[in-house]
Amino acid sequence: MAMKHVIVGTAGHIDHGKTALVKALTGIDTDRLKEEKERGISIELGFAHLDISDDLHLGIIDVPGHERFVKTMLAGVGGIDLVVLVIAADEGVMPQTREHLHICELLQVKRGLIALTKVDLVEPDWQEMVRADLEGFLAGTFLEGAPVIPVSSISGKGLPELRGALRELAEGVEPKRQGGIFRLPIDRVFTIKGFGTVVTGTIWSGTLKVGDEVIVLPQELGSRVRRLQVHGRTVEQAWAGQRTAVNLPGLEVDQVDRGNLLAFAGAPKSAMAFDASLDLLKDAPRALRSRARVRFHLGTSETLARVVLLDREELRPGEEALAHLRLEAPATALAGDRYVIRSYSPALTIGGGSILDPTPPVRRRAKALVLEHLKVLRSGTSGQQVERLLLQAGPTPIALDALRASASLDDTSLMTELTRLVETDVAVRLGGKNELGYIHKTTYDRLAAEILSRLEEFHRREPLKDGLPKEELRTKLPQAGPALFAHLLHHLAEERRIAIDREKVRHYLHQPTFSPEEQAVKGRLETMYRSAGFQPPDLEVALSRAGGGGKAGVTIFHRLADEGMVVKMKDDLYLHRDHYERAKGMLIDYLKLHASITVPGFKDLLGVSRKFAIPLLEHFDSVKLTRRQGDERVLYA
Ligand SMILES: Nc1nc2c(ncn2[C@@H]2O[C@H](COP(=O)(O)OP(=O)(O)OP(=O)(O)O)[C@@H](O)[C@H]2O)c(=O)[nH]1
Ligand SMILES: [Mg+2]
Repeated sequence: MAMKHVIVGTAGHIDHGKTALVKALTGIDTDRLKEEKERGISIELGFAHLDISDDLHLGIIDVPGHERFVKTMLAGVGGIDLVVLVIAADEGVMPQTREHLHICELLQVKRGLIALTKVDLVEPDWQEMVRADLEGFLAGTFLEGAPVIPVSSISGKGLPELRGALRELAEGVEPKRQGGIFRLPIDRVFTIKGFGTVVTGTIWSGTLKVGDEVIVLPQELGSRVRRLQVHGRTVEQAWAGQRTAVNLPGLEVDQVDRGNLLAFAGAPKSAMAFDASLDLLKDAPRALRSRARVRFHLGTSETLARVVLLDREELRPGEEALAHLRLEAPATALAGDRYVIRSYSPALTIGGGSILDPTPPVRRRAKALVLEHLKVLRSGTSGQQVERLLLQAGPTPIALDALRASASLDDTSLMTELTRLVETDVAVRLGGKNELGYIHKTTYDRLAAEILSRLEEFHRREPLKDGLPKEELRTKLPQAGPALFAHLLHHLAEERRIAIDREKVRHYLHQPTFSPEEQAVKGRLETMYRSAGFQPPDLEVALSRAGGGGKAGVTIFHRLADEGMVVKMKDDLYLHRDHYERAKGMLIDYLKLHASITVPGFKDLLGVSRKFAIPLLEHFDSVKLTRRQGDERVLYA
């Protein structure tokens, strides 16, 4: 069985014994800095690990509890699977106990337990009182009913129980879905002599291999992975959910920071704004006014932002709304990512939510439309969400990768929805050699209708012309790119709504209307070709003899071809369709009897000169009736 990696984070008020507990569990002292030692507090994130069994490995992130380091704590808990909320039995619930719990809730940490530390310092009845208090504190949160384990890191009491409870919780953690867009929010950057810059973090999604080309966002600095370590072991590949150290040659340590994102070029993309849902905590000290300036935390990054409330002027504690977050520095998200906001001053956690649109359009949009769009992304079924994204993309086919970044769905659900939407005719897949993307059927149909009406208009204006040149038609539909335009034409032709002849397009029902004079020319041409047998005159000669010189004559002649009255052999050489069929029949009969035919043989068969025999044979080759073998032709099949 493969080793399961689970990331555990500590949380809790300053001095409640988080670091001491990690040390008691793992033997690793995560307070490494001189300043941490001197002041007796954690300042930076600490990292430890614990092999619970042969197939279960815990990566542990120890966070600082000091109120000034909540932003460091936020950078640490972004990728955790489990939280150990540390509460000292002698002090009970304190401000950062509360704030850290709120943060875990806002980030939707799914499970965890409470370590009631320092039990060696309190009397049993005091401990009972604190426990009773806890019940009220945890009620309604994801930790309601979670195990509360009394421990002492000094005496070691309760550690086996804690280990057992961690194991049980860790076994219940669903492995992170593999696949998806690779990203690793960077929480540490340092150098190793001889190797250069190394970044660490928990992989949020996707996988990373040695040799992969990566970029650091938002700076977009490129590098290639030279070495990878997972929990201290050198590996070839690292997976979602693993704490990973990545050696990035060519990057200087001061070019990369905590808060940057390691990703592949293309997706995700950085943005200066997000559309999101926003919950204001019940405990928030006051209502949030639209355009308020806040601290915005996403992954390991922090930036200032303004919250523009989309459907109200202020958001009261405990309420939820849709918001446009205008950032003061670029950040990078995928749909569905959770974020946290803190008030600017005093810095206090007040709310958070889900990114709904990680790359909202820059242009001004009608508020009602934005709201409708976001409501579907927030609460719609996966099918409705995908459909919504297709509608939003309009005539720009949206590629699979872009959908992966904008839909908060895993790859399998996304593919299932796309297939279903295509099969039920809600979306169109623009295939081809390279997949071009998807477009909503409504948009597709609107463009198809526009093509038809453009053609109708053209035929009204130019009743004699047999069609509109493709390129001219295309310039009338600039919204549709070349690939989409080609797809539309092909589709309309297949449905017999239009006909395409060479470079010209016409409405399927369009017949150029001829005057009696033109009708007469057409009649004479037909007669001429019918009586010419296998040896028709040159087109120019025919036209002038029929009295149809000039452009009009050519148009009339093309009509004959469109109607199938004459069949093109090459350039200006056409056969009347009766003679064409006759030549074909004679050739087939001959080849059935003789197996092959030469050019002289064919000349004799039809009684024509080389001038006609060769183009005819070449035509039959091209329509795969015959096949050339040296000097002879045989039946194709
Ligand atoms: N008696 C007793 N003291 C403890 C216990 N756990 C921790 N301590 C002491 O409490 C103090 C703070 O412990 P830390 O582990 O540094 O606390 P912390 O939660 O990591 O603090 P920050 O990281 O600064 O938030 C230290 O002096 C520890 O020795 C315990 O179970 N019993
Ligand atoms: Mg500590």
